[in-house]
Amino acid sequence: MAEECIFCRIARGQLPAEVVYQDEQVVAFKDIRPVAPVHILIIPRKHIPDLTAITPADKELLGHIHLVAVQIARELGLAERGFRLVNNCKEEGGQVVYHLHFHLLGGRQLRILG
Ligand code: D5M
Repeated sequence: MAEECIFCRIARGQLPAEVVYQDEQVVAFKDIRPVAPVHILIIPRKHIPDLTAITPADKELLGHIHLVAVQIARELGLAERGFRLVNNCKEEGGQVVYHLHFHLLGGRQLRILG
């Protein structure tokens, strides 16, 4: 848990967010700057700065995040249409918030990454 981390504060309920799902391990909420009709961020409650900081102890958590992503996608009608689950890692990966998060994007045709 990091005091100043905005996503830790959202996970603790100390900053407002449009939460769409939460459990003991993860919180999912709407991105404040959506780039697609569906743009949800899925974060672990545990403070992990970026993807390179994961350890073997996080295996179950990472699997859980994927299962939650699919569940949310299904609930929003994206399981058939398709969607994208993205992690931006560090500077050249385009990461801005240093608390591990996965973007769930969908609801329109997404272009090939580049
Ligand atoms: O993406 C970080 C994402 O986090 C970016 O799409 C905006 C979003 N963001 C930043 N602050 C908030 C709050 N307070 N609520 C919801 N969404 C937020 P990255 O992968 O680090 O580039």
